[in-house]
Amino acid sequence: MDAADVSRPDAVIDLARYPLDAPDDPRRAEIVARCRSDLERDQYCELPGFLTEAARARAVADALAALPRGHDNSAERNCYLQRTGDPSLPSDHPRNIMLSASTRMLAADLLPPTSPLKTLYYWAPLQQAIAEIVGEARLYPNEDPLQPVNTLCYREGDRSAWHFDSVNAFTMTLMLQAPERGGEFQIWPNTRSDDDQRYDQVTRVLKGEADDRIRTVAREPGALCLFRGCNSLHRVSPVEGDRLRIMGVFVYETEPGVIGDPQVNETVYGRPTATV
Ligand SMILES: O=C(O)CCC(=O)C(=O)O
Ligand SMILES: [Fe+2]
Repeated sequence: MDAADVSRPDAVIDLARYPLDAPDDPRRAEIVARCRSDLERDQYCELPGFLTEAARARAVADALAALPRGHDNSAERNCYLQRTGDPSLPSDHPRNIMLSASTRMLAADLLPPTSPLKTLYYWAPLQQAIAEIVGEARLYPNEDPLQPVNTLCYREGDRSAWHFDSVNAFTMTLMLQAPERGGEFQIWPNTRSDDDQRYDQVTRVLKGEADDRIRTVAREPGALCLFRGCNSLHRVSPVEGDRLRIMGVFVYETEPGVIGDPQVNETVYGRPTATV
């Protein structure tokens, strides 16, 4: 397959399995209904085999080419994404349990304009289907030069420690390459609610205790995943082996014209805006 092909949605998405561009196809309605109810119940839903093999291979090659310019992110933080604890609370309170996380972040401007991830992200029928799944009237692309389409790479030892997401109502990820071992996405659906933080139970999980409410989400390469991480504790377990875990990450907005906060960009990408 040549370079031009992955700029076409039909070469990037398995449209025979996911006919998102056919509004009257009953399979489209079934997919949307199934994802809506999975997301409602489990706080995540999956669309296995979403990406074509040619697009997946191209996205992996793009990531490996851009990796030397990516941002190495390592931080100690609590599960609320804060870098400092609260001295007025006990040392084993979740706000004082610091966990280390490390990943390699590739911003949107490090991915080529022909990236299959960009083809997918900007395709209106996908935006419409995702809006229906998450229950929004419409979704819009993020217009920041760095934020809308990212690739997150995990080398051996990299991990994302247990955390609650702070900003996005939902996150969309696309598994591009699985590691040899580890790198498992785990989520505890509905860990907390607005009026119950469940600090004691969160402490036990942060200390490494098993809990049968925690799900390990099977992530086959090519699988698209939507999850709501704001009230559901989640992590990526440490990656083992030489093969990188490579993940596409996408941010949609509920209004047009959203750009990022330069300070947030500085933390996530190591720079406030585009430099290339
Ligand atoms: O790499 C992943 O699977 C998910 C990372 C994550 O926690 C997030 O994007 O909020
Ligand atoms: Fe997260």
